[in-house]
This record gives sequence, C-alpha cells and structure tokens, in this order.
Amino acid sequence: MMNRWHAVKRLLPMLAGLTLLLSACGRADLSALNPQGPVAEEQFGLIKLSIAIMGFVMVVVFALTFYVLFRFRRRKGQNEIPEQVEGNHKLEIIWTVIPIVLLIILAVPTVKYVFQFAEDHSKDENAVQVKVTAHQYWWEFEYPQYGVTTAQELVVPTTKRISLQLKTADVLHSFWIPSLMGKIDTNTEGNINKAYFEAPKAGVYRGKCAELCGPSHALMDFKVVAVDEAAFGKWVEEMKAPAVLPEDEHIREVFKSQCLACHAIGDQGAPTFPNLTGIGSKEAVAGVLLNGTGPGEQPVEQNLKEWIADPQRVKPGNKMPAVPLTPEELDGIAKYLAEQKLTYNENSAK
Ligand code: HEC
Ligand SMILES: [Cu+2]
Repeated sequence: MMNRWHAVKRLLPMLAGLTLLLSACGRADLSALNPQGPVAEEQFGLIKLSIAIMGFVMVVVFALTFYVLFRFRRRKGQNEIPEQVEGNHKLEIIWTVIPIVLLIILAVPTVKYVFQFAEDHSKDENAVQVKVTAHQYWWEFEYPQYGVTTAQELVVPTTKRISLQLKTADVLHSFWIPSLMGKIDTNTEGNINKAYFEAPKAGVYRGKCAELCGPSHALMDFKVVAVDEAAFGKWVEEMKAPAVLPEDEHIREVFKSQCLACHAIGDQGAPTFPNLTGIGSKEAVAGVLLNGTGPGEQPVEQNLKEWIADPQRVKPGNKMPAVPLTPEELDGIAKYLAEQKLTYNENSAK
C-alpha cells in the first residue's frame, strides 16, 4: 500500500506537467480546439461528438468490467469451478444494438459535413477565388479575379467566403489552417481538390503543411491574414503597383540579375518563385523566420539577411541557391527588401 502511494506521488508532477502542456493547446491562431471560423467550428463539433460517444463507451465498459471483477471474484474457500454460461440472447442483442445506434449517431452528422465541406464554390462570384499551389517548401496563392499572385501569406477579407482550388507543383503536400479549416491534400495537376473556409475575425492565423514532403516539411509554414473588405481592396491595389527598384545602381543591377531571374517584385521580374512584393511587411521571411520584436522573432532586415546569405541552412533542401554576394551587396539588398512594406494592414505591419 505504501509503495503504491509513492508511485502516485511520483506521477503527480508529470500529470501536472501534461495538464499545463495541454492547456497551451488552445491558441486561437493555431489550434483546431479553438476554432475561429464556421468551417473549423463545425469540424470541432464533430470532434466533440465523437469524443463524447467514445468517452461514454469507455465509462460504461470500464464500470461493467470493474463490477464483474469485484462481484464474481474468487472468495475464500471457493474451490469449485463456477457455473459456465454459454450464450445469452438478451445480452448479445443489447451489446450489438447499442454500438449500432452509437455508430448511426456518429455517422449521420459526419457524412452530412463530409459532403458539405466538399461543396464546390469555385464558380461563386461572391467568393474570393484562390488557386493554391504547394511547392517544396512554400505556398503560392493566385487570385485570378484580381490578377494577383503572392506567396506564404494568404490575405483574405473577413466578409467573404474563400474558395480554394489546390494542387502541387512537385510532391504531395497537405494544406492545413488548424483554427480555420481541416486538412486538404494537394495533388498533381488534373486532380485538383476544392475546399473553402471563412475567417470572420480579423487576425493572423498559422497554416501548415500536413503531409511529410521532404527534409523541410516541418518548416513549410504559411499565414492567413484576415482583414476587412476595405483593407483587402487596398492590398490588391498595392500588390499591383509598379515596382520601385533599389536606388543604388550597383545594388539594382545585382538585384535584377541575381534575384529577379527567379523572383518578381511589383511588375518586374519572373514570378516563378515567391513574389517579393511587400516582403518587408510580412509576418515572416520564407514562412518561418518570424518578423518582429517578440520572443523568437527578429527584425525583418535581420531575417532577410539570414535567409539570403544561406537559404539552405534555414530550410534544408529548398530550391533557392545561396547567391554569391559581397557583404555590401547582401546588406544593400536586405535593406531594400525590408523597406518594401505594404500599408493595407497597418495594425499588424512589422
Ligand atoms: C534559382 C531561383 C532563385 C534565385 C536566383 C533566388 N531565389 Fe529567392 N527564393 C527562391 C525559392 C525557390 C524560394 C522559396 C524557398 C522556400 O521557402 O522553400 C525563395 C525565397 C525567397 C525569399 C522568401 C520569400 C517569402 O515570401 O518569404 C526571399 C526574401 C528571397 N527568396 C530573396 C531572394 C534574393 C534577394 C535573391 C537574390 C540575391 C534570391 N532570392 C535569388 C528561388 C530563388
Ligand atoms: Cu509540404
């Protein structure tokens, strides 16, 4: 008895630790357990329903088990073999029918929502259409209604439904915004998946790749930036404004020849790889180097330098080479890019 109490006492700190850990699972920008939009809310409803049913089954089964263990335990001096029971129609019917009823309760809303979430809104003119392309290890967002393409930050208005058509440019990935919608795979062209979500509350939500896709899979993050309608309109305008290239002639030439072969900025360059328009006011560089002054964050210029100097160190296996630059060129380009700020979302601009 004494020993058992010791074991319990030793487990207590671990239980306390786990409770603390789990209590951090409700982050509004990151957690499926703290839904911030209607799609995520309905999905959370399904999670709660299945947990409730499973919890109920567990309690009943455990209670019966302990009752039987206790009630029919072997008593002192009891040496004969107890009565052997084989088959009991009443009981067998009961424990077949109850699980069937439970499964039906689980199946009806699940099937209903599976079909609802697969609804095709790609022809809906009132929805914001976004073509999502997953790349090792970044996300491309094209807005055909507005003629804008961006990367890593999915800017959306709070007032509209966002209709997604998703595909991959290389291997399979999975698009996931835990607090706004569940996962949806990105397949190759010809097998486009559709999904939708709404983000009625302004804010920044974290997105993830949820399909192991290579060495930097865990770094394939993106953000959803939900803003009001006016700010969204302003964002579209700012994205389409002509580029202002670096003032310094040498830096400008290096930037044009070394960077714009792959990247676009404003109306300049090739949009094959992430569009750098407004890179100075994004939440992160390359999705993972968080901009800002909080814990784990750095000023954007610092993050740009870190990224451009050695992209492979930040995200092993990504498709951006380390471009040979002198320290002055690196400084000049990082400073120029850090100044590329959009003002549509002043509140959260870094
Ligand atoms: C061969 C093509 C290529 C060249 C050349 C190139 N990049 Fe990139 N760049 C990429 C790719 C691919 C990514 C996405 C990497 C990832 O996140 O997986 C990227 C990402 C970036 C990002 C992060 C973008 C974002 O939205 O967060 C910045 C900033 C950047 N590059 C700057 C530069 C600069 C500055 C140069 C020139 C010195 C340059 N790149 C040259 C291919 C290139
Ligand atoms: Cu991925």
